[in-house]
Amino acid sequence: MIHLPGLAHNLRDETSGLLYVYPPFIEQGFERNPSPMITEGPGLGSSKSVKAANVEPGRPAGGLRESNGSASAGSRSCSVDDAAIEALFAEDARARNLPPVVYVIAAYNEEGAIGPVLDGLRSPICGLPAAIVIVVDGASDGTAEEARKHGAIVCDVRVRRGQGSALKLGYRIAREGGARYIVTTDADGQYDPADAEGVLEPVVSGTADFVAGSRILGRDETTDPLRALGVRVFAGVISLLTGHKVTDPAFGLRAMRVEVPAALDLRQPQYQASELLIGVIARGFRATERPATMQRRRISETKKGRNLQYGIRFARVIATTWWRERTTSAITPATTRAS
Ligand SMILES: Nc1nc2c(ncn2[C@@H]2O[C@H](COP(=O)(O)OP(=O)(O)OP(=O)(O)O)[C@@H](O)[C@H]2O)c(=O)[nH]1
Ligand SMILES: [Mg+2]
Repeated sequence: MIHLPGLAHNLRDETSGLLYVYPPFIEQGFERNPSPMITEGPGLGSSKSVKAANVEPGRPAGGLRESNGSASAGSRSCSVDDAAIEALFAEDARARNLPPVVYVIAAYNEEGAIGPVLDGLRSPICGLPAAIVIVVDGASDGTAEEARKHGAIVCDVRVRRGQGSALKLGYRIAREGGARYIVTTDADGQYDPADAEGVLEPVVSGTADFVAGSRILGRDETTDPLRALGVRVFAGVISLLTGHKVTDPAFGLRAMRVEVPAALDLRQPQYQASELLIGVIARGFRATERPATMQRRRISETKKGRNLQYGIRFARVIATTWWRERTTSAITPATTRAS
């Protein structure tokens, strides 16, 4: 478990805007001054925080408190990611000296699933040595311990912030640890590790900046017709909006240069897939897809909700990201240097 440094930190999640407050801060009576800023208690330093934080990412729940805008005035304040990286680098020397390729995986309650996933990841890959960085947050099972036993570098942040926030932290660990390429995959075993090499190859060879696997170009072994329809519909919508042909906007096995996510405005705490993809295309990075297999889930369960909820949120992220990028980075087909 990462022990976040300092006694009276108020840790802000840059992605969601949530403020995580340490107990000393709450004792100062900020709960008596409710205002728009959402904070989450009882705080990162308490073992109870795991339970309190075990809520849907980016959404207030029973354990959340409100505080006023001067929340950080009386005590030190820094971001959750800053504190987590500082603690990880102090705790695990491997994180400060990463090889050229880093597998970045967000994992939440994936005990039993994550071990076999880690065993399947290859090093070297594309002729380069690789390490694995797992970002666990708020898990209430043995995910972190299992990942450690299987040789991964584990950043275990205690509060659940969502897959998007966890991946963003993982990208940063990869970059600050000295890696050159990132490969993301999921901890639930739905992606075939054997596909990683084909996805990374265009990035290492310099023909692409960002590559995503595609079940449409490869194989879909899942059986949910609504999900299958959703993938095609959202792929069509993103292709139309960006002018860049996309066949699978929700495939979590991806490869990119470490500079790519750092150049994007990633704000989604949970549903990052389409935000990442639209951002990459909008900012003119060379993006492409490679055939890959979507496997059936054998163990653990979805963390993203049922089809309708998933679909609505996915659609909302597409719309908000497209609108934002349209106004800030002027998406046009001409700006996309995709292959
Ligand atoms: N750290 C962290 N990881 C998460 C969180 N929610 C989901 N994940 C991880 O993100 C990956 C994808 O989550 P899934 O629930 O499989 O979502 P999905 O693959 O988009 O959707 P499904 O098709 O329903 O599986 C898995 O490795 C999860 O463990 C979270 O809040 N924190
Ligand atoms: Mg999944």
